[in-house]
Amino acid sequence: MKIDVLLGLQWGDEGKGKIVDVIAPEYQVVARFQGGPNAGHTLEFDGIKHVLHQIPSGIFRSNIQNVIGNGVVLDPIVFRKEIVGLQPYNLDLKKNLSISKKASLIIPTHRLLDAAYEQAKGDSKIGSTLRGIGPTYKDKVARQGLRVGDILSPNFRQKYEALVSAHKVTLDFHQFPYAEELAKSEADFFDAVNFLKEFNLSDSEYYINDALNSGQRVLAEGAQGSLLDIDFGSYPFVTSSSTMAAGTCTGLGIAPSRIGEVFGIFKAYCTRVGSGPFPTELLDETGDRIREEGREYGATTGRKRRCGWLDLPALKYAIMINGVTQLIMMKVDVLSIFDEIQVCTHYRLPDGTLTDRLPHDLCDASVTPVYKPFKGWEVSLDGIRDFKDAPAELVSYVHFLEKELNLPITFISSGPERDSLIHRS
Ligand code: 2SA
Ligand code: MG
Repeated sequence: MKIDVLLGLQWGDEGKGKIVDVIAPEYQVVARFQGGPNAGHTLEFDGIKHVLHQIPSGIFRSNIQNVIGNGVVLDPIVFRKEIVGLQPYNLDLKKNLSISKKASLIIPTHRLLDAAYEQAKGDSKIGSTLRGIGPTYKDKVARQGLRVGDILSPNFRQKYEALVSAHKVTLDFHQFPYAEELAKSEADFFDAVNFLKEFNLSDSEYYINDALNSGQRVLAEGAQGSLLDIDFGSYPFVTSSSTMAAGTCTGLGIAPSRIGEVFGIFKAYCTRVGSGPFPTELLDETGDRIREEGREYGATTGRKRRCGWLDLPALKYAIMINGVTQLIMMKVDVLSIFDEIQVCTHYRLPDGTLTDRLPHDLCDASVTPVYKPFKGWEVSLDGIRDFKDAPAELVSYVHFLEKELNLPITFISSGPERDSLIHRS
C-alpha cells in the first residue's frame, strides 16, 4: 500500500482539518508529520466546532489509529490540554493515539525563546504563533534537542536542565525576562510530561510501514501550508518545518516511492496570518468582507488573517513542488457574496514583464498581480451536493481553474459542516 498525503497549498488554514475528517473513513491510520501546536485544524460536525493543534484530525473516528510522527514538535502542556478537551467525547485515546518517541519535545524555554527572537527582530517580525516551534526545530537541527522518548530516561531531568541552561544564556543575551514565567510553567511541564508517559509512545516508523505492508490505508495530514515551507516558502517568513509532500518521508519514516495520492487543499481565495509577502492581499473593504464572511481569524491565536484573491502563480508553484494529484477547493461559499470575483493569473515584474512563476525572493520582487475577473454566482450553495446542480458561474470558474492548474478539482467545500461538500461529477 502507498501512503496518501493531504496538505495545504497556500499559507495554511485552507481547511485541511475538515477534509481529513471527511475522508478519514477510507483510512485506518491518520498521521501528522510536521509542525506542532502552531497548527489549528478546525472540524465541525453535529453543530460543534473542534480545533485540534497537535492531535491528528482522524481522532473523532473510533476505528482510526492516529499517529503523531517523528517530524512533529510536541508540547506536553498543550497535549494534555487537548486531551482534556476531548474527554467529553468518550474516545479511547490511549488506544487510538500514538506518539513517536523521535518527535521533538517543546519545553517552556522554547516558548520564551520564540518571544525573545521575535522581540529582537523589531519591525521585521515573522509573526510567529509563539508556540516555541522555531526554537525547538533549531535545537533539533543543532543536535541538542530533547525528544519524546527522552521522557522515559532516568536522566530526563538532567538532560532537561542542560538544555535549559543553554537557553538561559541566550535569553540573558537578549535581556529577555524569563524567571517568573519559567517558574510558573516548569512544574506544569513536568506534570504534563508525566501525563504524556501514560500514552502509547511508539516507534511510529515501524508502525506505519507495518500498517502499509499489511494493506492498511494511511493518510498523512499536513499542517500550515506549502508557502510556509522552510525551504520553498516565502523565507524567512515561514515556519520551521517541511510542510510539503516530501516532509512526509522524513517526518514519518517512509520511502519516497511509497507516496500515493497527494491531495492539495486550497481556498477559493487566499489568507495569510503573520508577516511576509502576499501579492494579492486586499487591504480594503473587500478584504474585510472576505474576513468576516469566511470567519478568517487564527484558530490558535485568534489573530486576524490577512485576506486576498486567489493567486495562481503561487498555487501552480505549490502544485509543482508537492506533485499534487487531486485538488480540493475550500470555502467557495464565502465568495457567494460577491458580484465579481478576481483571480490572479500572472505577476507583472517591475520591468513590465509578465510571469506565472514565483520570483526567487517574493519579499524583494515587488510584483503586481494581474487579475482575470469572473462573474459571481451570488446564490447560496446550501444543500448543493452534486456539481451538476452548481450555479453556471461557479461551474465556469471551476473549469477555468482546472484548465489552468491542469488537475481535477474533486471536491468543492461549500460550508464548514462535514456534509457541506459538492462532489465533482
Ligand atoms: P511559527 O508559529 O513560528 O511556526 O510561525 C511562523 C509562520 O508560520 C505561520 N503559521 C501559520 N499560518 C497559518 N495558520 C497557522 N495555524 C494557526 C491557525 C495560526 C493562528 O490555524 O489559524 O492561530 O494564528 C500557522 N501556524 C504558523 C505564522 O503565522 C508565521 O507566519
Ligand atoms: Mg489553521
